[in-house]
Amino acid sequence: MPTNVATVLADGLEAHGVDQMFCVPGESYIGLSSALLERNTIKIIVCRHEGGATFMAAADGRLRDRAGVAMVSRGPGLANSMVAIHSAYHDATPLVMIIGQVERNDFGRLALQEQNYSVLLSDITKSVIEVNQPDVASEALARAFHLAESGTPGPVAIILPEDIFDQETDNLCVAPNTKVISGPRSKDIDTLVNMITEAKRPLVLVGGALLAEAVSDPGVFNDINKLSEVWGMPICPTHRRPQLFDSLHPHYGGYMGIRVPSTLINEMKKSDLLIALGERLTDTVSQSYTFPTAPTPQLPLVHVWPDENEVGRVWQPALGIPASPHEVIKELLKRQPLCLPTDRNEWIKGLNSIHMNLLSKKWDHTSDGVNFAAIVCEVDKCLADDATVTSDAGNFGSFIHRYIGFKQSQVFLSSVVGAMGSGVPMAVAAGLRRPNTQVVCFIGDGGILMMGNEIATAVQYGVNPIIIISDNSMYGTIGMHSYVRYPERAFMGATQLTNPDFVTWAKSFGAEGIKITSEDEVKEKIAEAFNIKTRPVVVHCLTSALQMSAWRRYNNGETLP
Ligand SMILES: Cc1ncc(C[n+]2csc(CCOP(=O)(O)OP(=O)(O)O)c2C)c(N)n1
Repeated sequence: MPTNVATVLADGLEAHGVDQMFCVPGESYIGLSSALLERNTIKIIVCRHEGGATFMAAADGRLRDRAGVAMVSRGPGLANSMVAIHSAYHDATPLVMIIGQVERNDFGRLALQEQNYSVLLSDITKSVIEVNQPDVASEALARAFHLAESGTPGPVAIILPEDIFDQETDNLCVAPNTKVISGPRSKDIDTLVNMITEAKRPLVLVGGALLAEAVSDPGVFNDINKLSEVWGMPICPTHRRPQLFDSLHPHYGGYMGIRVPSTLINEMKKSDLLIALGERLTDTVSQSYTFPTAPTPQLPLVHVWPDENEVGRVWQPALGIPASPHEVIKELLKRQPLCLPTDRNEWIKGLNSIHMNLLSKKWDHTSDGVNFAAIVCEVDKCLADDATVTSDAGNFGSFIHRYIGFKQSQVFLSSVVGAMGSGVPMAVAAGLRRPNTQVVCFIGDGGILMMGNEIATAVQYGVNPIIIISDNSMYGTIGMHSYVRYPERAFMGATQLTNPDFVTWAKSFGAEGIKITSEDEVKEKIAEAFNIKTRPVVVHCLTSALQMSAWRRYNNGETLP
C-alpha cells in the first residue's frame, strides 16, 4: 500500500534510533514536523535559534556516537545553523541536518528564501542530498546517516522541498546500514610494535576518534590505560578531549591543547616517536604545525585515523594506519613487549612532573576583579565524577584546561574550532541526554549573548545546567591578541563590552542568578549554585580583565611556566 514521504521519513528516523531532534520550526518542512508530532515517538526540542538547535544536535551526536539530528527551515533558518555545521565538520561529529526547501515547481525562480544548498554547504558538510523524488526519500535518509557516521564522521544535509512530504510513494522505510569498523593490517601492527619497542621516548596523543568510540564502548578508556601501562608510554589527551585520560594517572604526559606551555612542549619535543591515535593533528594540536612539523614531521609519526583519505592528507607519517584507533590499541594489547628501553620510566616521570606542576592550583590575586582561576578551582572541587563540563570559546577556557583535573568518567564538550555560542546549547543537550547528572557550562560575557537565549530551552524542557559567566567586560581573547601583537594598542581592537546585569537577565528566564564580585565570596556562592538543582543557575562573575588568560597577565609579561 502506498504511503507518503512524511511517513517513510518518520519511519526511517525511528529505524535509525533517533529519539530526539532539535529544531526551530519552519513552514518549509511542516509536513514532516507535524507528522512527527502526531505520532509522538520522537521528542522534538523546540529551540530559540537554529545555531542553538544545531549545536545541541551536534553535542547529542557526540554523546551518542550516532548522528544527532536538527531540522531547520530553508534560507534564513539554515543560514543561522551554519556556525554549528562548520563546527561539527571540523570536529568530525556525526550530524544529520534536515532542511526544508521551496516547492519543486519554484526551483531556480528565487522563490521566498530559496538557496542552492549544494553550493552553500559544499565546504562544511560531507554531502548534500537533494531529495526531489518521493521514491528515493527513505533511501536518501539512510544514506545521510551512513555518510554522517562512517569514515571521518561529519554533517550531512538532506534537502526536502516543501511539497514533497504529502506525496505518495511505494518505497517504504530503508533499514539502517550495519556500522562498519576498519581494522589495522597485521603487518602494520608488526611494524608499530617494532617502532614502540625501539623508541626511547615515545609520546602518545589520544584524540576525538577514540572519544567517539568510547561512547558506545567504555572499554576504550581502560584499554588506553593498559596501553600506557603495558607498553610504558605517556599519554597526552589532545585539544578539547581532556577526559580521555585521568589527569592524576602517573603516565599522564600533558595536555596537548592550544599553545602548550613552553616547559612542557620543550620536553615533549625530546620525543623520538609520536603516535597519534584518533587525532587529525590540526594547527591547534600540532602547535601551528611545528610539533610535528608539516608536512614532514621532525620525528617518526604514526598516524591512526579511521579514514584513508585523512591519513597522509597533511602529514607524511612514517607509518599510516587508516583504521579504528581502538582496534589498533586492542591489537597492541594482544602482544606483549619483550624488552623496553630502561629509561622509559624517567621519560614518563619527567613529563608527568611538569604536568602535575602545571595542574597545581597556583594563581595570584588580581586587583581589577576576581581571578577566574579562583572560580574554576572551586568548581573543580564540586564536580561529580559523572559531571559534564561544556565550554564556549574564549580565554576563560584556558583556566578550565589548566586547573580542572578531568577524569575519564567525566564528559567534556566544546567546539574544537572555538565557535562562540556553543557552550549553552551543548549544556542543554547534555542535560537532556544525561538527566540527573551535573552539567556545568563555562562561558564569557561575549559568548553568553550569542546563544545564551537557549536558557529558555533549558527552562522549557526542565534541564538545569549551572552556567558560569566570566564577565571581564570585553571580548578578552581578542583584547589579548591585540596586546600581544600591538602592545602599544593594548586592549584595543574593538573589544570593550557594556553588559547587562546577568543575574536579572537569568531570572527573567526563570533561572536562578548569583553574582560573584570578590574572591571572598567564591566558595560560598559556588556551593550555593551547586545546591540549586531545580532550575538552571547563572553565576555572574565579575572577573579580572588584566588576568588575560590562565597563563598571561597584562603588564606583568608572560607568566608562562
Ligand atoms: C562565532 C565567533 N565569533 C567570533 C570569534 C572570535 N573570538 C574568539 S574568542 C572571542 C572573544 C570571546 O570573548 P568572551 O566570550 O567574553 O570570553 P573571553 O575571551 O573574554 O574570556 C572572539 C570574539 C569566534 N571564535 N567565534
